[in-house]
Amino acid sequence: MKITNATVIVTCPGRNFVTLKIETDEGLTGIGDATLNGRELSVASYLTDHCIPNLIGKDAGRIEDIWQFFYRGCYWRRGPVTMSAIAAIDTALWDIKAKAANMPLYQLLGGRSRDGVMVYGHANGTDIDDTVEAVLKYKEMGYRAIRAQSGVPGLKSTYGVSKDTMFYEPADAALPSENEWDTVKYLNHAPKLFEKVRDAVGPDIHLLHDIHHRLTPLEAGQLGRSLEPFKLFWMEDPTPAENQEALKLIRQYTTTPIAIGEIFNTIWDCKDLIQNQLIDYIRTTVVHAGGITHLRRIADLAALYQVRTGSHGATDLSPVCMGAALHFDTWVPNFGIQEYMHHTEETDAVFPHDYTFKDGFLYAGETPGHGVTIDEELAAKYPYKPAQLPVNRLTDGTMWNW
Ligand code: GCO
Ligand code: MG
Repeated sequence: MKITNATVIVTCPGRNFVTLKIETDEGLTGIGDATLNGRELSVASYLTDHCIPNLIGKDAGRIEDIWQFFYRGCYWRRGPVTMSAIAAIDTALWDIKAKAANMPLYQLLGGRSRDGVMVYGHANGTDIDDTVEAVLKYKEMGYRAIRAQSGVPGLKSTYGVSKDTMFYEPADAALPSENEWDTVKYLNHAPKLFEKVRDAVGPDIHLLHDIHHRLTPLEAGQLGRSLEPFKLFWMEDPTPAENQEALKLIRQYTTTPIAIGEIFNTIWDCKDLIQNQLIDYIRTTVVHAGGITHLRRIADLAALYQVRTGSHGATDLSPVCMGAALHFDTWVPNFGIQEYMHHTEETDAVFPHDYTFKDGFLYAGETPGHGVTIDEELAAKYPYKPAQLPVNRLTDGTMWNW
């Protein structure tokens, strides 16, 4: 089966998404997500200018060889733009292979390891009471695992706290908006938040929290320790992900489980964290870490060390990524949890899909392929709109990690 054409579709049904569509001489087509939040057009150009001319005429069945061609062959390895482009190609080819086999993708990967995929949603509020209310709303919707984020008293705005708890959107303006940060205020606030939240939801709901790379290792150790009584499922991205040595220090202070990896692109970025058992969950995704082919390698390495998967799944990852991720999650033996935020109605209409949510679990569908398609006519009605992620400054104006 030869690849005859490939096109990049950029659409903005509420937010920007980049989708690669691959066509073959047998009439089968496949799609892959290539969305890199705030840098969408860079991946679109990488695909159009550099990848697509190389794809035409290749055998669509040679997924591994095509992956190696784009990873090894380009010489400039890794990085979010390159790896998102490779991920889109890889996902589209797995979609085609599964359609050719007339099977849902999880069957090709090795079949079911579980009935459903436990997901967590984001509950956030401007203060503790608001956050508790949002957490209870998620519990009522059937979620078994809930991420809680709250505004910090004395700070004008904080990451992860949006006006609308259902449709969280980090890229909120054409030029970056600015958040404010003060570590002392945050460290005083966080244990108070989780004391109230745990009290309200009871012991059986999994609670998660995202620190978004903002602390020093020592501060992260203090935070983890102060949250131990509330038994978190994980604390996420406690320190900037570049310095992996930091985790050794954090581990000496706290047994609160740690999840890292949403900004990693390859197995090389996380191999030391995994092999030194410095994390408990690896958050790499289909779209930013080289597709199904590469995510599988990361998960297999992680399994050797009892590290489980917890893939990133904010709304800036399109339903195409979510569909592929659910097939992966349905198969992967060392599954932990999947992040899942509902997309808007407009987004769901552009990307019809067969996955379903029930009682805190997502279920991959049985349609051959990964079960997500794109309505190109509708997509064309939503042209690209510039949007960037926010930045973060300390109260004295210093640029900080966001
Ligand atoms: C998460 C993430 C997101 C990212 C966003 C960036 O845990 O869901 O931290 O909120 O910041 O996906 O594009
Ligand atoms: Mg995060």
